[in-house]
Parts: sequence; C-alpha cells; structure tokens
Amino acid sequence: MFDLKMQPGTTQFEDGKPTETWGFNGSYLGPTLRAKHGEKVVVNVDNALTQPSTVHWHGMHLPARMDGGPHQMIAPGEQWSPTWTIDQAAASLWYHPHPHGETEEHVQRGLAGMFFIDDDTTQQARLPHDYGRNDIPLIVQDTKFNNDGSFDHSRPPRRLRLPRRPDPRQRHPRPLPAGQRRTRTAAPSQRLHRPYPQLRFRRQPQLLPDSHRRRTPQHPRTNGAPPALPDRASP
Ligand SMILES: [Cu+2]
Repeated sequence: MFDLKMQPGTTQFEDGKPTETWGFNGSYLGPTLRAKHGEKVVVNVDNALTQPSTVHWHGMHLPARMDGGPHQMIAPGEQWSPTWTIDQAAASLWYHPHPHGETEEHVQRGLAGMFFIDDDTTQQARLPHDYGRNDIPLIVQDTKFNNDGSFDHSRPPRRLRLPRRPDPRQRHPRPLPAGQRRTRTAAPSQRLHRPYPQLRFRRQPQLLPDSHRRRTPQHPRTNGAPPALPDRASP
C-alpha cells in the first residue's frame, strides 16, 4: 500500500528566487514506488491542492477505472484509492496527473514520480541494483521560468488553425424593425448547409473492414468463375 499526497510547496531552482511548486509527499516531484510482478497494490492518493487533478500510472497495464485519466478527477480535499494486481514484466514507469488540457502544467509544477516494476529477471540482469547508490532514477524536465522565478506556463502559438465554425446565430436573420420586410436571397436549407467543403470527407472503401466490403458472389461449382451461359444453339 502506498500513500501519495499532492501538495503545494516551494523549491529553490535559482538563488533568491523561490518557485512555487507542487509535489507528491513533498514540495517537488514524488517518491519512487516499487512493486513486483503478481503483487496487489493500493495507492491512496490525497489531493491537498486547491484545484482538482488526477494521477495516471503511465505505462501500467491495469483496468481503465484505475488508470487515473481525465475522467477520474480528484477534487481538492478528496482521496482516490485505485487498486490493481501488477501483471506485466519488469519496467521503469512513471506517474503523473492527467487532467484534460492541463497535464503539461501540472507536470511542470512538479507532479511526477517513478514507478518501478520488478520480476524474476530483475536480480539476474547484469545491472546495478543498489537503489540510490548505483541505481539512480533520473527525471529530466524541460521548463521555462519567468524573471521572478515562477514557472512560465505560457504556450507557444498553435501552428495549425482550422477555419472557425460559423456562428450559429448568424445563420438566422436578425429581427427587423417593425413594418420592414426582408427579401429572401437563398432558401433556408441552402444557408444551413453551406459549411466547410474542406472538412468534409468521404468514406473510403479501402478503409472499411472486410465484412463491409462488397463481395463478388462466388459460384461453388465453377470455382469462383461465373457459371457459363447456356448455349442457345444446343438442344
Ligand atoms: Cu503519461
């Protein structure tokens, strides 16, 4: 059983400029969790932040309801206790929040930790095994700071811009002042169905599964070839 608490804190990355950070059971990053193949684990995750978040077990094979995706938010002050049985080979995994649209920011603030899975091959592998002495986890983050030492959460401009969807209110004519009449220029159905030719696509037959393809009827006695037409000349 593991206990993880998401909590705020401060971390000194640069002298005299403390940064407000988040961490699991501390002010920044989180403890390394470790379990063996076949073991049953329970993680009690407490949210001591002022906003909701989640914890997702990156790379773990486990049921969706234990996965901590955007659909499993933990409200501030709440606890979430997923449980599962480790059912995969030795691996170095990690855990991190997965709130929709805010994963990057929550990880940048410091919510990330490692989850090691061991199995029978772990001790046989010719690798250093002494955790913290010669087996040292390394977490690399690429982050940006503001001049005051706080994290810069601004995002680069998006390269890909799709055309804006027409405002549905614009599809209907504005009400006219009393006594005035409007002349129709197009039938309502034409105005409603004039959106984006470039975003329309056709169903591509080659992408359909085999069961959806039109089959040429196979004739059993002629080994697939269509049966020969009867010869009109013969009796
Ligand atoms: Cu992930």
